[in-house]
Amino acid sequence: MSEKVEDRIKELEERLATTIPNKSTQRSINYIKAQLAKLRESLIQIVSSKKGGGGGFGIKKSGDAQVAFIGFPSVGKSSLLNLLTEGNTHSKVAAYDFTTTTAIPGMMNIEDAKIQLIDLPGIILGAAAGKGRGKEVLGAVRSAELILIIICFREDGTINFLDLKKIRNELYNAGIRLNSQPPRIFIKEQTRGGVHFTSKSPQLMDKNEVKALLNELGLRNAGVHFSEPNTTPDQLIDFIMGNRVYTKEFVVINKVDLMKNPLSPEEITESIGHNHWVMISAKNQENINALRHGIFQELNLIRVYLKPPKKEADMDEPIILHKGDTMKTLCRKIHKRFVKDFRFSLIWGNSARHPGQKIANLNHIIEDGDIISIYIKIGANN
Ligand SMILES: Nc1nc2c(ncn2[C@@H]2O[C@H](COP(=O)(O)OP(=O)(O)OP(=O)(O)O)[C@@H](O)[C@H]2O)c(=O)[nH]1
Ligand SMILES: [Mg+2]
Repeated sequence: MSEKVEDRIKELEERLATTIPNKSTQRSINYIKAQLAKLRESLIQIVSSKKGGGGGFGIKKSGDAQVAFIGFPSVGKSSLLNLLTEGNTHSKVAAYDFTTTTAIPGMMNIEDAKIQLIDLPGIILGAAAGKGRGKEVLGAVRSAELILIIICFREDGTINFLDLKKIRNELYNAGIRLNSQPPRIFIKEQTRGGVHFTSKSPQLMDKNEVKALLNELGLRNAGVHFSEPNTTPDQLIDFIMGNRVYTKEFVVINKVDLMKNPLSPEEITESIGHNHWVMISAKNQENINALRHGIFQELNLIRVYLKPPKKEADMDEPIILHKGDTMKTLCRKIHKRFVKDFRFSLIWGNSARHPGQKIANLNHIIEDGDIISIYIKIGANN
């Protein structure tokens, strides 16, 4: 990103930070946000492209899910990778910053699932503006299913929760939206007639504000509908700009061995803003199992056991899916032919009303622990 653009972004960010939000300033706040979104667009495009990002360092996806590590230098990311992969991976650990200079993948086995962990170089402030190896790091983070944000206790025994805020901010600037769902907005561009805004629920923005924001982002004629109440200007900007990813964060607080004054779980939850966190010591190997299970839970994985028709089920090697996945997802995972030639399935387990229930619906939602026989068209079995 050129320095000029960076300066302009800084200037707008400062204006945003110093403008007190109220009814009369809302329009100019929205205007600044729209300008910022436009300026950051080029960066997000680089981060999400193959060159700058798209897996960041060109790491090939493998395993049942991908988890990326992000944090400032020397918080213990590489120490953690080595621990979680139980010696199968070696990422260099050292007491100086920027030890890790590229992405190091490793595989963690947990509950029959194989989870690809990606250790990354430490980021610095301004990573999203392309500082350090920021573009690649953020690119790798964008394509992960879960983001492990790692912070740590400092030598003086205290913890700086502001670091978490700074990291979230870098992720935000790279188009990564944490712990939220894509907004439910519908926009249909038209050739004339101006902006028409509809919603059945109470909204924060009125018609004029919506219109101004759309115009600012280049949309002059369009029908706009908000399906959810209280859609924010940021959500509208995100929707129009596109190229956003919606991911979950899980916070790891490392180096608890340095902690001076114990913090209560409530205090930590309050500082983090949610209870998806774990406190560990990579050095003393403390709470590592809780972290492993935490990662597994956050990913919402389920296990499905295949039972070839008229044979015993394979209880050793389940197929790993996500909560909410359907029979179609399972079939696709086995072989795409199974979707095309699917006849019906027999299911034993939580998603069946009775053991061995026959289900001929590809949209059937599978549950953890289901044992499933799939029948495909004759002649397609071999
Ligand atoms: N006291 C303490 N030190 C730790 C712990 N975990 C890691 N360290 C130390 O912290 C330093 C940095 O560890 P790394 O694992 O290299 O940190 P990193 O986050 O990968 O660092 P970069 O690759 O430079 O971003 C090393 O000296 C580690 O021995 C811990 O739980 N407690
Ligand atoms: Mg490292």
